Amino acid sequence: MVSWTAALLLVVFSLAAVLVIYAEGRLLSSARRARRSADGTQEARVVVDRGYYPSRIDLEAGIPATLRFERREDDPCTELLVSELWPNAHRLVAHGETQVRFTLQRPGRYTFTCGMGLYSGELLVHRGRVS
Ligand SMILES: [Cu+2]
Repeated sequence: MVSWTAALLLVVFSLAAVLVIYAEGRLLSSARRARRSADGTQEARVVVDRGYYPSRIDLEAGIPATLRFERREDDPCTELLVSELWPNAHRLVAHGETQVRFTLQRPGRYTFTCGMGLYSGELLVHRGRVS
C-alpha cells in the first residue's frame, strides 16, 4: 500500500517537474518580442550558449533597439557576431553581457550568425508596434 505521504510527495515532485519544464520552454522559446523600455527604446535579451536563445527576435522599425547578448560560454565559435546589418562583427564577451545597439528603419528579415556561420538567429522587423 502506498502511504499518503508518498502519494503527496509524488504529486509535489510531478508539479515541480512540470513547472521547471514550462520555465525552460519559455526561456528557450524560439521567438520573442523586444520589450519597450521606459525611455522609448526597445530591448531584448539573447542567451548565447551553443546557439542563440531566442533565435528570433521581433522588433519595431524606426525605434532604437538594444540587444543584450548574454554569452554563457567561451567557445571561440560564438565570440564573433556577424550580420549584414553591421559593417564590423561584434565581439561578445565570454561569460558576460555585450550590448549591441542599432536602429532599423526598414521592415524585413535580417539574420545574424556566429563567426563561422554555424549558429544563426534572425531579427524580424515590423512596421508599427509589435504587440
Ligand atoms: Cu561559430
